[in-house]
Amino acid sequence: SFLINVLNHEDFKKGLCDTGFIENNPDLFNITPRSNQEYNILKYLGEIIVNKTRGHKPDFDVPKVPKFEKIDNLSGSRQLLEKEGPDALVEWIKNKEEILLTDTTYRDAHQSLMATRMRTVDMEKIAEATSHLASNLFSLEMWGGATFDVSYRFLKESPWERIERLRDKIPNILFQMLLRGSNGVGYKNYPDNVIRNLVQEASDAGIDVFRIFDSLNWLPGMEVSIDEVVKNDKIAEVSICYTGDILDHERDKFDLDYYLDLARRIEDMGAHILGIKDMAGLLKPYAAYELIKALKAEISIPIHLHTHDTSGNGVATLLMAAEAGVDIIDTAFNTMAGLTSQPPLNSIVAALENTYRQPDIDIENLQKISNYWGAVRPVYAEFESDLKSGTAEIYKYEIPGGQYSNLKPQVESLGLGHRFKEVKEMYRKVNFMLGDIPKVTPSSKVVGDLAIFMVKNDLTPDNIIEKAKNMAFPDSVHAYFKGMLGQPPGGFPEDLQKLVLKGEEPITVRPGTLLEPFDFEEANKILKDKYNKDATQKELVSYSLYPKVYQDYLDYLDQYGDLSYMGSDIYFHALSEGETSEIKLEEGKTLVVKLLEIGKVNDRGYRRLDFEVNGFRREIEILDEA
Ligand code: 3PY
Ligand code: ZN
Repeated sequence: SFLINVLNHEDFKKGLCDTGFIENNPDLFNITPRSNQEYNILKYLGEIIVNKTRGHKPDFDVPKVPKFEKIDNLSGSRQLLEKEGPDALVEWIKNKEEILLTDTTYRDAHQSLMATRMRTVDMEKIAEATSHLASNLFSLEMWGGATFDVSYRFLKESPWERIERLRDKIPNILFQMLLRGSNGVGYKNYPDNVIRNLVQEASDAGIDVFRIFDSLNWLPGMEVSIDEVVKNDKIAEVSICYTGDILDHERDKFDLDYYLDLARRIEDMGAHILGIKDMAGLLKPYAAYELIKALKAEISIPIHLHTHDTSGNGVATLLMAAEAGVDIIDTAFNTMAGLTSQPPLNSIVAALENTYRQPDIDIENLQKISNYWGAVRPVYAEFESDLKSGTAEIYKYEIPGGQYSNLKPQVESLGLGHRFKEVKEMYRKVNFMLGDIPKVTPSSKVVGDLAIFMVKNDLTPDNIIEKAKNMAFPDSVHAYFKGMLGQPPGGFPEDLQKLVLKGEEPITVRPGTLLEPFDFEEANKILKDKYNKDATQKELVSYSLYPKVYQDYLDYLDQYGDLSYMGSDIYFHALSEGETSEIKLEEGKTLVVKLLEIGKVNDRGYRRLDFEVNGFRREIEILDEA
């Protein structure tokens, strides 16, 4: 209003005062954002402020990056692989008496605890400290699984860039990814050339260890992936998905012999490492001992154990496995561990101190990294489940970690929140209805989708054959019975298969042998026409896996620009009224933004937001959706 008084003053209008300052600073009058980029950022923040937080951002501690003495030529497990190749790395693992550790914080821990929402910036800030303070970790699981899809779909950031940005800061520790065999990093079988390209490009970006699994433990589903990983001179960690309970002699479908037989065949397929993928945390401590002991006697490649702490028994399982001679175990930094995530890294290291399996890693340093993650986590609170304690119920339901924490919101979103317990019970029943199968992405999705479908339509295992005669089943269930996820152990129950396929013939061969190769050239043309630039090979792989999600991402970039450098507190919660924050746009470019005022809703339903950007007043209008 002071400015308006000046402008309205008669002397000012007549030019009877010195207006040099004002003339030299035309920006004073321009309250529309200065550039597209600036406008996009304010619009992005404005939408959160008006429609999510109302200008009340929670208080967050700034995550503290620990100090470390910088070493120029860091050398670790990665240099061994690069210089001497996979076989030398395998020998090195086998010759270690100490246990080797993988940290899953960058992948499974946040996939299981916070719906895969961890952003690259939060990983990047602690990356260099991790490379120095935890340099003796065997590997960092940091890619694959759901991270590829969620990066594009929800975080609007490039998963490829994540590998490259982290690789840049962590040259010395092996990077590991989770590859769902022929399902790639998706939920369905892809043509062989898509899987091969995915593996090539991931290798090129910096992935060293590929944990490959098939959701039905059907070995043909992993052939192409294994072949391509080996061709790229990377480590093929071929996995068995663990289900059931080898100690339960009543349930003998998945007994010790089943696993020993699979392991032998996996070794014969050329695996460098055997992965035991206990996705739901069903491997009980004494079973772990028995399984690992027997496997060590059966095969000669190293064994890497992955489990989830859903039951609260995770540490016991890992320690029993350590005692039985397991070579490598998956853990997550304590502040990102437990519950549906992995067992806690810091605690495991402490537990093994002064034993023959003590890892060569400094526990004080690990604490500093864990503290960092402890401060990052609250920013993501909205994505966490309300699970407060471990639950022995998981042994009954056999639901994988990531799915367990997501199932409730999924069921709620369908309006079935009040029937959640029923859905869990149905999940268990569906498993047995399907003949008892390993449940992990995507077979776990089939079981979950069918369970929800049955609860919604009041179907039971007893009445389904009659009652669902004319019902169309969910796509995932149809694809499963068609054989498009491969063949389950023990085959399909025929009556259900007929019910779902309604006369269609199922396949029994590897789906990849029937799928047309993906046309990468055609994809390039489509993208070029639409976005007017040549796509990289990596971008084409993204398009081949998730055409719609990838294009939505590109459209989003057009609208808002790349926000992947913005701090996560701002990204998710924007600014409080009166708050000033530095917003990083790219390397070396920041905006200082202050939220001055949130205006009242006008007659068109919009609110005016007043900001100060790098010292200049800016305003924008945002539609209030309330
Ligand atoms: C995934 O496939 O993403 C998993 O984590 C399975 O356990
Ligand atoms: Zn897992």
